[in-house]
This record gives sequence, C-alpha cells and structure tokens, in this order.
Amino acid sequence: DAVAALHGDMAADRPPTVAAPLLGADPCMPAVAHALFNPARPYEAIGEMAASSARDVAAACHTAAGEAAAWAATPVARRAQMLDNAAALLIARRGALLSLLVREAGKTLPAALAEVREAVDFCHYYARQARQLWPGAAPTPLGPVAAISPWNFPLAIFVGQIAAALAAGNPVLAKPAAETPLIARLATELLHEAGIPRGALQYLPGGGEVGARLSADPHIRGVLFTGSLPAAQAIHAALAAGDPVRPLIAETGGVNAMVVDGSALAEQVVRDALVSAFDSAGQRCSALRLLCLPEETADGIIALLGDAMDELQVGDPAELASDLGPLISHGAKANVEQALQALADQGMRITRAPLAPRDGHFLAPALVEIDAPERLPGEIFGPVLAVLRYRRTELPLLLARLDALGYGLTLGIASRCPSLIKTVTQMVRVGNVYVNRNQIGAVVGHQPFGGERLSGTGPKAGGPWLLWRLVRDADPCALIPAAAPAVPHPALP
Ligand code: UN1
Repeated sequence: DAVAALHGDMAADRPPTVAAPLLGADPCMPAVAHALFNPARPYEAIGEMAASSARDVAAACHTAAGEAAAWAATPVARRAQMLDNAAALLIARRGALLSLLVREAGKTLPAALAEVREAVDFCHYYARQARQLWPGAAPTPLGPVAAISPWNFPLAIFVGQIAAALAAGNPVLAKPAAETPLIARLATELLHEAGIPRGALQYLPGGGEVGARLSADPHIRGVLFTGSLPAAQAIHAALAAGDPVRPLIAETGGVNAMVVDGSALAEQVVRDALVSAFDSAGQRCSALRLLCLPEETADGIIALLGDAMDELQVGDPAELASDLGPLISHGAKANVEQALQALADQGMRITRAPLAPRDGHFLAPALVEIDAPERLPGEIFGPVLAVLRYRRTELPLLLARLDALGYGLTLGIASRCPSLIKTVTQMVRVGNVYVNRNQIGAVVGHQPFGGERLSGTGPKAGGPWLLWRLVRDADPCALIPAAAPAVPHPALP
C-alpha cells in the first residue's frame, strides 16, 4: 500500500510550496522563493522554497529562548509521548513521505522505505531512552539547540536530531539541507501535529548562510550537525568564538575502507562491497570508498565485481527495477566527474558500467584501480569505488596509511581468521567497524553511529550518550575512570 500511495501521491500532488519565513516576511530582504526540481527529472519542478532571512533566524532564536523554560519543565514522560505520537504519524503519512523522498532526494524505493523506518525508530528510541534515563526529575537541558541536517538522509537524520534534542528538553531550530526542504517541512508539520509546541520546534530552511547565522546566534546553546567537513569546521569556529563556548556534536564524511584478507570468501566480499559502495549512488557518509584486496585474490575479486556492476540498473528511483538513482544535483555530479578525471589523468584505470540515463543527474558506477590510498582526493561523494592491491606482509603499513588519511568513520573487515579480525579492530581508529557484512545502514539504538577525527566529534554522537551530551548534568559515562594507557599494537598474525 505504501508503493500504491507513492504512485497516488505522485499523480495527485500539486507542487507544495515552502513558505519559508514562518515568522513573517523580512521587510529589508524579502525572501525570494526558488523552484526545486526532481534530480531524476530535472525539468519536473516539485515545489518551491525561500531561504530564511537573517531576521527570521534572529526572531526564531529569540522565540526558542523564550520557550526554553516551558519545554524544560514539560515532564519527560510527556515529551516522550509526543515523540511516540510523531512515530505513529510518520507511519500513517508514509505514502506522502516516500513520494517526497523519491522525488526530492532521488531515493530508490527500498532506500526511501528504510529511511521512513529509521525516522520512526529514532522517535521511539529517544522517547524510550529519555524515560529510562530520567524516570524522576528531568535534567537541566542545554537550551536552544540548532539541528543542521543533510540532504542524503533528509527525513531520518532531520527527525533523529530533533527527537534527541527535544527528548533532552531543548527547544530546536531545525535547518534542513537546501536541497531537501519539502520533506523536512512535512516532517515538522507531523511533529507539531504530534503535540510538540511550535516554539519548541521551529523550521528554518535555507543554505549554509542560515546555518552560519544559527551557529553565531547568542541564544543557541549547542549545535547538532551532520554534513560536510568544511561546514562542520565553520560551525565549530563560530561556536568556539561565542560566549559561552557551546558544544558541537558533528558527524561528517569518511574515506572508508574495507580490508579484505586472503581467507575472505570472494562472493561475500563482492556482495558486501557492491552494497556498501553503490547503495544510494554512493551518497552516504558511511559508504565504502576503498576496497583493499590482497594480491593473491585481487584479480578474481575484481573480475567478479566488474560482472556484478554490469547487472546494476541505474535509473529513475520511482521505478522498482532501479538499483541506483541520481546524484542530488548537477554540481554533485560534476564534482564526482571531476574527481574521476583527476584519477584518470594520474593514469589510474577506470571501469564504468552500465550506461546511465542521459536526463537527470545520473552517473554510472565506477571502479578505479589505484596504486596508493593517497591518490584519493578525500571523500568522493558518489558511486565510485577505488580498489587497491596490497601485499599480505604489508597489512600493518596499509592500516597506518589508511589511518594517516585522517578520517575515522566506518571500516569493513572481510576475513575468516578471528585473530586477524581482532588485531585489525584493535589497531584502527574509526567510529564503526563492520566484520563480514556491508558497512552501511547503522541501526538506530545500540549502535551509536559517529566518526572520529576528521569524521566527527566521536562515536558518542548517537545512543544514550547523545542525550547526556544534550543536558548540562554530568554524563555518568564520563565519571568512569579513564582507561589504562594504550598498549602498543600487537603484531599481526
Ligand atoms: C550519513 O550518510 O550522513 O549507516 C550518515 C548508514 C547511515 C549513515 C548516515 N545511517 O549508512
């Protein structure tokens, strides 16, 4: 019925309009709405949005500050009940949500369904956690929090950040990505319908300038951010410059590797690599970017991978047969093509198959054989998988070179040797290690998804830790004595 609802919505929907200045038009700088287009069919306008003005942001922050005491005094059980209500509304309106995920964000239907479910899970999860952590007196929240979310999970991360901040008692100023304001607006409406007061959750569409204004506003007491590294660094600087210094909880990108050893099952490696690299057309921070193969099995795995890539269907995400949808925008596609060209110019071999449709921002998945991890220009946010051969005896050196790239988000290990799995797990500094499985699709709840170093402010960006970071009371985990000094890396088996 969800798919039927999707097609119904697609046929019947009129382009929704985002009336951005929810707090009244700015007489000094009237907001000009611009059209939003389906990334799979760039001639199909799906709605309009206007960025929030400086005055909108200032007024919203002021309102949030005024609302802070009332929201903090709302019993935890009532806040949690509202989040459970929101989950029920997300389920009830899944047809409209799926339609927007496909048409605004270019998600395939399976990815869109998974995202609705993730948003529902986030609401229930933070409701349950808040009830369990704070059954008695509510803790002291930080105060108004800005939640700045990305276009690649425009529903799940948008709702997840809001749910965590609200559960902890903070009013939220939610800024969706400039590419995906419509789905965020619908989610905001459902959260309001669930009982969350309008002053406790305000919607501020716009681009980086809105995020910058929010981060600089003195009423803001913390920022939850998922997105690019440069944006995280800019927000960090703005927060650090403020008085008082306010916390940033950020998750950015990664140059995520899968380390395969000689004992791994080739077919499983191919299946897991394919999903990890090309699901969502590679537009996930968790996606596999660099497949590291031992010399002795590399040829066989690369051949299987090429055949499997030939089977992938690139096309309109509204079609059930499509495995990969489009990139989010013309600019995103150009960036990936530019990175591929730079690798080709360095003499790296690129295989691309199958052909992608011409209209829309589609890209055929690409396999690039590189000779050193340092060839990668950082994160390439698209359907590009680099493959690197390494000598078995040089595995420690490989791990050191991966580490030196500076990122620490996800790492896959493919091996049937338990001691090697254990050793590699101990040696790497990443937020999420996946063993003998794909390395995307973090599960809401027990997996506190987050990145280290260039990938974010740490794995405590999720799970119950996130709630403790959103209140002023001491995090009970922080009271546990620090671990003993790190022991030197054990030798590889
Ligand atoms: C992101 O892509 O910005 O585990 C983070 C996963 C997703 C990652 C979301 N939950 O693949």
